[in-house]
Amino acid sequence: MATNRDVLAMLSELVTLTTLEEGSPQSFKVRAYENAKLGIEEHGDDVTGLKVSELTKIKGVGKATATKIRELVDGGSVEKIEKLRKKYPPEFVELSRIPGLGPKTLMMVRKELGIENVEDLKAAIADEKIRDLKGMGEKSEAKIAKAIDRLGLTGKDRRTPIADAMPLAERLVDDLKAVKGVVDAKYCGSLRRMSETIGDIDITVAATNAKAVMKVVVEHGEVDDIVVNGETKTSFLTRTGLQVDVRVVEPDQFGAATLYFTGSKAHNIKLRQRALDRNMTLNEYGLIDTSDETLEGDDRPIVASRTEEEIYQALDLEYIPAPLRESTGEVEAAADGLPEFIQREHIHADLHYHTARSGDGRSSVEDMVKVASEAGYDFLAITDHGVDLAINGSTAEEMLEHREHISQVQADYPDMLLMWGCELNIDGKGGLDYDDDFRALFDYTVASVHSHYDQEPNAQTDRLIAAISDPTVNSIGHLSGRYIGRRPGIEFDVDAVLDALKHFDVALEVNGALQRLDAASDVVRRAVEHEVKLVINTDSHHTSELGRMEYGVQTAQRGWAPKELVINTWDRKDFLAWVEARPTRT
Ligand code: DGT
Ligand code: CA
Ligand code: CA
Ligand code: ZN
Repeated sequence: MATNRDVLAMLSELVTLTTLEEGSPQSFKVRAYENAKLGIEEHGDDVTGLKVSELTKIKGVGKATATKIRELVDGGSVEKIEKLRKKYPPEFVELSRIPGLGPKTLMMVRKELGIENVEDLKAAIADEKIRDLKGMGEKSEAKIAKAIDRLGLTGKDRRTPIADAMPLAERLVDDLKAVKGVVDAKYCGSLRRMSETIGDIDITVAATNAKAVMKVVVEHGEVDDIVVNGETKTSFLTRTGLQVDVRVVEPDQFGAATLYFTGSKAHNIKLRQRALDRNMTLNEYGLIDTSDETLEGDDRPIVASRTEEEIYQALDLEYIPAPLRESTGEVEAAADGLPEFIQREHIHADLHYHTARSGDGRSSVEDMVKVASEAGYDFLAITDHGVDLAINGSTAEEMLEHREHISQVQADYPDMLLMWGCELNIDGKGGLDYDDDFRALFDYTVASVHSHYDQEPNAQTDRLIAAISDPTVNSIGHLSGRYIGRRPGIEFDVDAVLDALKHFDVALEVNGALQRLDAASDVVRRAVEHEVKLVINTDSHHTSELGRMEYGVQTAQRGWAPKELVINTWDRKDFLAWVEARPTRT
């Protein structure tokens, strides 16, 4: 049974494949699928029961798209997609992730050199064949070679960016939870630990009827190829070659199983050693008391197995959130008592938030504020793009009108403070948008890198520190500017930048967009050591994007962020005092 999410996934695939087919992401057809996707997201309600004539009433949905949606819902597949998939197999589509290989260039290397996958491309680079193609040169060839390395696109160690794995895992878990007899389901492994790239997806299901669950998995629409077809374990490959392992366990062993399959392996080893020291053994079925040597096998008492909490407790440990389980000192720390790590329910503000004032913002001020209010926020910084961002930025005059608009909406939300903010652009030298006096008018700012990704590390460090030292800057957004698995971030001296953040008491953002997760968790951990203040944001451009806060929080946990360093957990009064003091910090 297709759901709204299947429809959106289909439209995403059409965008990718049609971009190749048409040779441009700007083509009319590509835009049509994108608009349909946005329209259905905005529509929110289930569309799978709608007729073609009803579907076309949704904003952005044309007749051709509506017909494809019906085709998917009624028949489980779409002929157009099947055709395009034949023409552009996953290993070829994957090449479009490489910066410098736009759809036109990609079709050219395919036509001229017969390149079908990364291996072919690497061989052509080794033979210096790319540089001779029209519009290419030694420099663009080297850039592609570097990108392939950095993206880790080759060999069996190939990993999938978390942004590609997470929606699939969430979809599968939801579908499995809906199966009769299933008590619970959770994605585990590196994905639950919030690794930036994922080897495979591990899903653990608590159910008494393993057979029925396995049947649902095998018949799932995401399955391209079955690798393991066992009674309690199924492994399959998706079309893009991502492996998914689904295991069914008894409900009373669910905690032991999720603990085991969440890993990391090194964390598990530490726990097992701790169990042995206490005359117990720990495995995927439970924590078992082995002190009575006359007992064997199932006769030995189970100390804990139903929940992870009970197992940690029985090992004299505080509960360790999954993102920390990397064996980097968390087990030792949990024995002594962990700091109060940041959690989703501590957050009551979003301080990087766009509206339709931004060229790439897709929801009105009214709608964006409404969903923030529904999320229970106490304060909100509306930070549309500064003027220097091409197409998407706003002039000073537009920003002033926007301020009026925001203050009108404020009247409807007496319990929430709306701040008129701005996402400033850090230029190549660290300069910022508008003039100093105008910038000083904003209630709050986040300054971010949106350009000049290829400068030398020293120049990048200098530009970041110049921006941090500016008295109109309250926070630094998505520090490196990376897109995980697609664009490497800027390179810079992390400690020098953290020192500057500490010195000027400017907050470092943890951006919750799965493509970004920036600052990265290892940088967050160093920031925590430097006592740099943190802010976790969604960088939402649409009312559907507020859920990113959870990913931001988990990334911050992975960086060992304590609650008190995160400014969007603070009382409004304390927060405003900190903001107001900014211009005096030099
Ligand atoms: P990945 O898939 O490469 O991104 O990383 P993981 O951590 O998801 O690793 P994976 O899928 O091989 O295994 C999932 C978890 O299962 C792993 O984190 C810990 C547990 N596990 C797997 N194999 C072993 C093992 O041989 N020993 C122990 N102690 N744990 C294991
Ligand atoms: Ca895994
Ligand atoms: Ca696995
Ligand atoms: Zn932004």
